[in-house]
Amino acid sequence: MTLQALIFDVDGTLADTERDGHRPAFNAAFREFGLDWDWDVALYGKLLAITGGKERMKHYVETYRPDFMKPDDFDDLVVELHKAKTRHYTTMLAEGNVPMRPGVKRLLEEARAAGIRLAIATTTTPDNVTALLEHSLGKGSTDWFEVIAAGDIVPAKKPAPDIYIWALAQMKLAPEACLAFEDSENGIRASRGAGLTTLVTVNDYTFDHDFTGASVVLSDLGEPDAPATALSGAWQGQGYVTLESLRVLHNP
Ligand code: XBP
Ligand code: MG
Repeated sequence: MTLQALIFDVDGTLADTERDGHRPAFNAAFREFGLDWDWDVALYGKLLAITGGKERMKHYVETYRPDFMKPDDFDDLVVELHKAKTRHYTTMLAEGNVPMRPGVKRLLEEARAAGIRLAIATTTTPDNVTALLEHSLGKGSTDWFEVIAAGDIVPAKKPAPDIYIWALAQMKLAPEACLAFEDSENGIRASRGAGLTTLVTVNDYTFDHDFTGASVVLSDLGEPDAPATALSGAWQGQGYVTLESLRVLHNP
């Protein structure tokens, strides 16, 4: 089937948001609420196994802080903590310190010019997506995406395929007409679960994940002057991902 749409994960795929973005934002929220919780780089890598910020905080308390005396309104506390975390995170994004990963902007512009439809499927909060796109990709860039499927819009977060299935339904497209971009094991389980051909670009937190089912695993999307490295899969492309190379990947 002809390639009609590209569907992108956000965290780790469009930008390296986790280590120096989400992580310090969680820690700032914990401090704001007088909690002695502190997530260092290594611990956060383990916590990333749980997608979704609220779910991640609950998992942390259950697994790492059995000493924590949960208040009766613990679920409300988590919601408030998460709101504070989102505020800290979007403020950081507004400072413009989280750039798009190599090749992302170039590929999006090429796809747009060719009339390929674009969408986002992520577990992150909608406000985070908007802030990242507007501040790191450019004003008005949220409009580049026909569908932004994000956060709690489906109850079951990745690795469940639901967020991709929801995005496909919104676009009235079959999975065979689309290609997904992911960076993590939870992400590819979700995209493959929805039947999508998937291109993976790894980062420091995910390079050793199991990417079974990926069509290709690359270091990044590459730029003409900074070629990407193929880590596994049948990559026929040049040093950087172009729309033509995606068409070949999608329909080998
Ligand atoms: C991203 C996530 C998110 C972010 C935090 O996973 O797991 O939870 O870390 O976002 P993926 P929120 O890239 O697979 O979508 O705090 O807004 O939930
Ligand atoms: Mg991701």
